[in-house]
Order: sequence, then structure tokens, then C-alpha cells
Amino acid sequence: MTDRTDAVLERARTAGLGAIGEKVLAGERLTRADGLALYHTDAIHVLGELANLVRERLHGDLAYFNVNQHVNYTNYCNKFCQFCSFDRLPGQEGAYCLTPEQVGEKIRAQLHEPVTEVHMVAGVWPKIPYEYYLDIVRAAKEARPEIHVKAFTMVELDQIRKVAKKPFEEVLVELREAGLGSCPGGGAEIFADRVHREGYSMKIDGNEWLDLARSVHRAGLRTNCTMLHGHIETPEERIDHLDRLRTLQDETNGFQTYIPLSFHPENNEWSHLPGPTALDELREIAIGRLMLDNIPHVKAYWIMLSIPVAQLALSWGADDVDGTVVEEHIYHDAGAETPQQVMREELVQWITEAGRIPVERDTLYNVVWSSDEVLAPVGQKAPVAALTRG
Ligand code: V47
Repeated sequence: MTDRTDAVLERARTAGLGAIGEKVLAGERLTRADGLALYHTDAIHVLGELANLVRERLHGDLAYFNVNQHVNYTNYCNKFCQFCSFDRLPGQEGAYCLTPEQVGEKIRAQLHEPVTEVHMVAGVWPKIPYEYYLDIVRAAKEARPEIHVKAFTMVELDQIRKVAKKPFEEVLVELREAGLGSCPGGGAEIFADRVHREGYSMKIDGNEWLDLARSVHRAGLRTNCTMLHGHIETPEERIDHLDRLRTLQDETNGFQTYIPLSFHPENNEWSHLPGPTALDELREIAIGRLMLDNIPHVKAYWIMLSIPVAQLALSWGADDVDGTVVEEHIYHDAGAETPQQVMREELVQWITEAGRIPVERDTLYNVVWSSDEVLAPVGQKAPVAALTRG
């Protein structure tokens, strides 16, 4: 043990978190009860230090970003989630559904930028035919053949499977043939039935989300995972969510990155709720890093956190900040005040200012560029020290 880890452990003991601190230093798995203790502790800085120890054990000083582009292809949706500010019914003011040609145009409009990923997520609308989903993936690949298409949350995949009227495994093969490369982590919200019933009962529930993710991983596609926090959920429900993600990851090892999503309360049915504070957000990053000992990366999504909080999060457990984004609707409709786009150079600068070594990655964490080629060689997989499990 170094003087530094000794000092952190001492502070953990003083804060009544000695047993948890010892487990963290020994690389032992935290229990649900440990996780709850971390939600209830006032020693928030000790929590951040423990998460930072794990973050540095896994990734040293490296901090990842990518050059990506979001395309929210439609805001038509029939799920009526209480937290959502983005959904519209066809014909309503602001409702839209991009044609495959328009998706292609959006990708072509960024050809002057070194974009390596398109992130496509949207609402769910049953009248959209199966071919449409294949066509928008094909349109993205035609516009920029080398681009990685990260598209469709488990909620969208559930709808695509229904409209395809085919076994899910076949649908996944066809989407991959069209050009799908991996799936984003949204739509998980909070798995607990109580919150599902009160907040988003029209959408797939926690078990269905996990079952779909299991099938996607078995088909050989990597996905991300998320948790939407800061609304009506309790700490117990958050720990239940994290534990269920961790259990599936033990089985499939298919999750690359965990992203805690902060609820934004404007223009939706839950506008009376205050939403999380910056400290709540940092706590969520830290607890995610400590509980999810088998998921390699934790993302501080700057669009949602603000740039200063994302910079801080790089010392609270996060090792990734997402990417350049370009055009984003889900959070901006809900009141996010961050810009819609940052330049690659700005991301490099913020990460450097935060005391970390910027590494541009592709979606699957192959190194595209690094300010320290010795630590993160270009063309190779991002170096991750052995996870406790997974
Ligand atoms: O599923 C919707 C959330 C998610 C609000 O995988 C809201 O790399 C806060 O999945 N306040 C979509 N959150 C975004 C998403 C995502 C984002 C960044 C990176 C990745 C990734 C995935 O946004 C939805 C829902 O959980 N959301 N409305 C709101 N008012």
C-alpha cells in the first residue's frame, strides 16, 4: 500500500467506512448493504477518493472521448414516460420522423469532421415498418462507410422485434448485416417495478430490458448500460438496479460502459421534482464505479452534467466523457443548458485541464489518438488493468 492509499483508508475508517475501504483496496466485491452505506454516508469526499482509487487502478490517468454524432431519428413515441420531454405524437407541433435520406444527409453534413461513431436513438412508434430501421442504418453506412453505427436501445429493439415479426436472433443478424455495430445503454431507467409502474408503465420493464440485453450480448454485440437517477427512486432501488446490471455482466461480459443519467426536470410530467444536484451526480458516478466491479468504463456524459462537473467526475470514478455529439434533443428538450456540440480540440483541452491524459477512442475502445502514445498506443485496445471480475 502507498502512503496515499493508507491515507484514504484512514479517512474511510474515521468516516465509519473502514470495512468498505478495505474491500475496495483488496479488490473485493461490495455487497448491496455496502452500496447503501455509500448512499447514506455524509463523507462524500471519502466516497469520491475510494472511487478514484479504483478508476486509477483500472485506467491510470487516461480519460477517453470520441468524435461522434448523435441522430435522434424520430420523436414520435407512444410510451408516455413521465420524465420525457422529447416525445411527440404525429401531427403535434414539433413532431418529426427523419427519412433514411435525411439521416444520410445529417451524416454527410459532418464529413469534414473526423467522426467515427453515429449514436442513433429515438422514440418508439409502432407504425414505423421494420425496413425503416434497416434503411436508416444502411443510409448511415452509405453516407460514411467507415462509421460505427451505435443504435437502438433495448426499448427500440423490443419494438423492432415486434414489427419484424421474426425471432429476435434473426432481427439482430439482419441489423448487423445492414451495418449495426453496437447498442447504446438507454431505456433502462430504474429497473424496480414500483418506479416502472409509476413512471413508465407502457415501456418494457426491468426484467425485459435485461433479457433483451442478454440476447444482444449473446449475439456478439457490445452494449452500454445506464441508470436514470434523481427523480422518484430510492437509494435501495438504485442499488437493486446496479446489482442487476452487475449480475448480468457476470454472465455475459457484454457491457462496455456504465452511464448514470441525471434526470432533467423541464417540460415533462415530473417538472415539480428538483432533479439531482452536482454532488448527487458525483455520488452516482462514484457508487457506479465502486459497485460495478466488472464493467470496464464509467462515463461522465458532459451534455447532461455540464463541463465542470464532467471534469470533476474524472477524479470521482469516471474515465470517459462521451464525444463531440453535434446535435442532441433528449436533454435539450428537458432544459439542458450545455452546448449541443463541442469540438474535438475542446474535449482534449478540458480533459487536460482536469489533470488527465486525453485519449480519443472509437466506439469499441480502440485507441484512435493519444497525447501519450506510450501509455495508450494508437491502433490498440484501450489498456484496462484487470477488473475484479469479468
Ligand atoms: O433512455 C430521457 C434518458 C436516455 C430524460 O450509450 C432523460 O453511450 C434525463 O441512452 N432527463 C437516452 N434523462 C440517452 C442515452 C445515452 C446518452 C448518452 C450516452 C449513451 C451511451 C446513451 O435519456 C433515455 C432516458 O433514460 N432521458 N429523458 C430527462 N428528462
